[in-house]
Amino acid sequence: MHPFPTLDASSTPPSSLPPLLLEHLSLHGACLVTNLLPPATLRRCNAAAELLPLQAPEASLSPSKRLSPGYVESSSRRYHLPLGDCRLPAVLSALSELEAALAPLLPPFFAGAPHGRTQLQLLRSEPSPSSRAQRFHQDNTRRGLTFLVPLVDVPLRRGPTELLLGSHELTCASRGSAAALRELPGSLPRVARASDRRAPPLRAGDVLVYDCRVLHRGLANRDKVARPVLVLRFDEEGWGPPGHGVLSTLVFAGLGRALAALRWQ
Ligand SMILES: O=C(O)CCC(=O)C(=O)O
Repeated sequence: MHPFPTLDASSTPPSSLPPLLLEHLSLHGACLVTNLLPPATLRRCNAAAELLPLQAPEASLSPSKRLSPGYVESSSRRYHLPLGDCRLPAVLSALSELEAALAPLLPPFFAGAPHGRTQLQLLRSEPSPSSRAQRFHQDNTRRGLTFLVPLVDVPLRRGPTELLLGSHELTCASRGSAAALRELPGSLPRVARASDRRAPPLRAGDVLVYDCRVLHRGLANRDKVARPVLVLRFDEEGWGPPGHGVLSTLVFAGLGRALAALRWQ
């Protein structure tokens, strides 16, 4: 089995990192950049996450600590808190430090096309026997960039992100359900032959970067502690997510399951 595409930011010259990342993204659709975040930035992001309203659905917790408004539960025990409107100074300054660390990685990918951040969220998956993996999905039908920033180590039992490497080639310039579905007959045979199913364990300080067309899903958290991650997404102007409608979402979820069944880690 090939190693998961990885770049170590601590041993790669800063000027080489963006072009090397671009190579991995073009070839595989994803890359793990280890040791990217300075420890102080990681500490500030963790401190900021502590300030955010706690979701804690357990009935035994005081009412102030139960599911806070603003959180969305996307699958069992997986909670998303959008941060785009957050005005807490400590959160804003931690996030701007984080964006500064990611900023050099964007220009080579978008190659001059105007782009912007389309999503910023804290995602907590709670440890629980009822925690479930997400459905496989693309974040957008159109090429864009997703950064997943773990605030704690994420070994397999804590539910890292599972990706089908190579599946970014399923869709190209399409937008919308119908266009994405029309592209499949041309792209699917090649992707089915070449795709590779992987769920790399993550360390706090690493950043998982993927082309948002890669089929992926967060796995279940079967550990004893929560898995908080920050998710930042960037898209070309005028091509915001998700690109998919109900029908294509279901088709791509099924496709993800089928492709995953063909590949074992
Ligand atoms: O939780 C993860 O690892 C992936 C999250 C994700 O893909 C999403 O929320 O769209």
